[in-house]
Amino acid sequence: MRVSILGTRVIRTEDPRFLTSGGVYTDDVADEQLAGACHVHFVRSAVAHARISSVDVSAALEAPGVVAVFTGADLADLPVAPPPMPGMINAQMGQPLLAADVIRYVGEPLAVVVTENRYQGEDAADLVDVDYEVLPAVVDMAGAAASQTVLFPAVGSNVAATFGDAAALAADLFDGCEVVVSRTIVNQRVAPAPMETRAAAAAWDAGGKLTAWIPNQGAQGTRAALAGMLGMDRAALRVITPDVGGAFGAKFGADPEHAVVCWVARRLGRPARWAESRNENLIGMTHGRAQRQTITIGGSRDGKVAAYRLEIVQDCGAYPKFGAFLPALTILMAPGPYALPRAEAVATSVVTNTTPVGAYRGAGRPEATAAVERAIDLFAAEVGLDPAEVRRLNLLPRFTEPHTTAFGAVYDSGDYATALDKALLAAGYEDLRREQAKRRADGDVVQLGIGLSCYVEITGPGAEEGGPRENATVEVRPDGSATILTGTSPHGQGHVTVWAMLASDELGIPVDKITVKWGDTDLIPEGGGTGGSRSLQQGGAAVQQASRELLGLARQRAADELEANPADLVFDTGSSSFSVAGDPDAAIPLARLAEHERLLVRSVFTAPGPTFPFGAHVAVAEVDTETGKAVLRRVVTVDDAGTVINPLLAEGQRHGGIAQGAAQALLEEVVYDADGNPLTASFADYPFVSATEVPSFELADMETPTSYNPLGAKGIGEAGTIGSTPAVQNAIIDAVAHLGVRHIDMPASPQRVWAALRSAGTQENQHA
Ligand code: MCN
Repeated sequence: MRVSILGTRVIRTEDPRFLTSGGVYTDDVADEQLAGACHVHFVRSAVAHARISSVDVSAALEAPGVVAVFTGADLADLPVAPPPMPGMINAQMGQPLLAADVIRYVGEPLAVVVTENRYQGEDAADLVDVDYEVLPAVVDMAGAAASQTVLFPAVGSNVAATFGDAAALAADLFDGCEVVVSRTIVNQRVAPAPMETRAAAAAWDAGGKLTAWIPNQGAQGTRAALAGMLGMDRAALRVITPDVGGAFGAKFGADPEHAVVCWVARRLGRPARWAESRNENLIGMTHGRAQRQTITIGGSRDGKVAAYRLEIVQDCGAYPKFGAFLPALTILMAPGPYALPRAEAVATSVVTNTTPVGAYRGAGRPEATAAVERAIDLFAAEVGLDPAEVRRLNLLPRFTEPHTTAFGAVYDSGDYATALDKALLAAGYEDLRREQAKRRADGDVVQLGIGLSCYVEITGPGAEEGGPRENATVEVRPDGSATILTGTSPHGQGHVTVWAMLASDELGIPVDKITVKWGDTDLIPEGGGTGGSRSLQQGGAAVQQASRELLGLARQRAADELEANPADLVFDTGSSSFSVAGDPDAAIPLARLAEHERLLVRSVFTAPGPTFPFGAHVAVAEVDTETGKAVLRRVVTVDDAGTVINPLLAEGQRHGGIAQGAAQALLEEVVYDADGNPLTASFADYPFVSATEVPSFELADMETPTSYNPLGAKGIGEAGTIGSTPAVQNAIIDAVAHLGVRHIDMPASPQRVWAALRSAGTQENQHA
């Protein structure tokens, strides 16, 4: 018997290839597979809202290397892309693949130039002459619902969806509260900005079958979305996922551009390819967050919260995509880890003349945590108690049986106060408060802030009837190797390593002899992909389940070979072989059982429901009170994702998540001017986080297993992002709280912090 490999720091088996020969991304797909491919270049709108009077492509057609130019009118045979959430989001607000009549955001694709070489497309696109009849633009989500300017006149308003009944909010929710604080805050729009931008390559065979290479988070979901946009049968479409250079929620499904590339390849009868520039990515790929939240919190002077209300306006951008649905997740998680006696939340999703909003790491849950964590701090400041104390007073007590919240979420297991205590201990909270008091007393120019955040989030939510599920196929080969097919779709998370660990632990086959395959719909037609931090708890659990079932099949075969009773056989993972109990000489290796007939099992793991990881973050920031510059000094976190299978990978996920979350609090923001022109369309203007803006993170351990899968694992992929943003924001505000500042919207740019200091103590900062 050997000891289990689970829970150990196995180094990523993916990395030698990435570090030596390099990955093969969509743009690297070999020319042999795409012989004679043409290049697609999108012509994008330069204005935010306009009627298209005419598109003159004649000059572009004459340009060197131009094969064809197509406009929206050419695609009239295709269906309008349906919104992704039928029933919930206004079905009349679908995005055409290429805008033909009305432009609704800067960067909306309205034509394509197809050329022999890529560089020719850029030049020729400049020659496409678009005549716009410019319309007033709706940019600010706050006024969108009541605006006279509507993006979709047939709908009659800019409201895409509502959640809860704003008219039915309880008039007496805060009755009896000694203290009530209310504030409107902004959870600003950010750009996912993956290292690899969007791309596609498409080729049709003589039989009418399409193969599309697309960087995505799940080939099967991408195939379904593409088939819908192209109005074709899924069976005639094969999606292949090359290496993916980051996705962060924004590469789920498919975008209109992907479908247009496939359409061009069919129309021209030759393969087509597309890779977008960074500028196109920053205005064309869906953005994240983009909520305006009004938080109201009330309770007694002893720090007990009695009531909480969250009112959300969600900016969907020009077309309602997943962004329109984000408030549903925000509302589900609105009370966070707290026992709030009375709570209500409502939301309105509105369209504006900006880039569509979609999922971005955390997708709806960071917004919930940010709201309630700011509310708790505002309340603590008002009653004059330590924010750690107010949190401790209001956290749900530890529970091991599922707990149903007022919003219908069923938290599987939780121990929130312990997470907070561990984080405070690891941070040295009392010492930090002492240092802060000293700096305040001394009137130092650089003040210290300590920010807290407690969170619980949802991972692995799935709409499938019977529970969220995933499939895995495990095959053992006669040479002692094994292959795993998975419906998940790693793009940085390390599934190759962990799925191999899970199979190795059952089958006794070394990790380096196990191959993991994903992302080819011909090979793996079903799968839920990777998102919502679902992969380990569902896809990993499926690998373990399939491995166990494979052992069951093998046991039967071994019993036949050894002429023994299956029940008398023992499997030794150390030697990967069966032997007869009490007769070690009568043994047969697992691999030998694959010699005459394939030894293969496909299994579907179904979970009873999603899981609810939780944790607590402590951030320490310094703020220069003369310049407004905020510097993040420390981030200490407890992120409990149940049983951890590979601490190295789980910690890597926490690091990446914390950095992205801190970046939202510190620097990142997509900005538009009043006419809807994007002002952050390059990395010169969009401040992308780098190692220089964040300290080395301090991670404390905590594992509260879930009973929802045999691994005991919850998700970790988004936790860092969810916990860190409010902790960092709270730290910056805390640094200047004694000067009368109660709130600073994100990101905490020097300008914004400085302005808050200037207006500190005034009516404006106290009760905006
Ligand atoms: N893990 C573990 N023990 C646990 C939980 C997870 O060892 N208890 C390991 C898993 O085996 C896996 C990794 O941690 O190797 C993440 O697992 P999981 O939490 O199941 O999340 P997913 O694999 O489903 O990843 C999705 C999540 C999401 S939703 C976004 S967005 C995100 C993220 O992962 N985007 C990423 N991390 C990213 N990392 C990179 N590099 N790039 C992205 O685009």
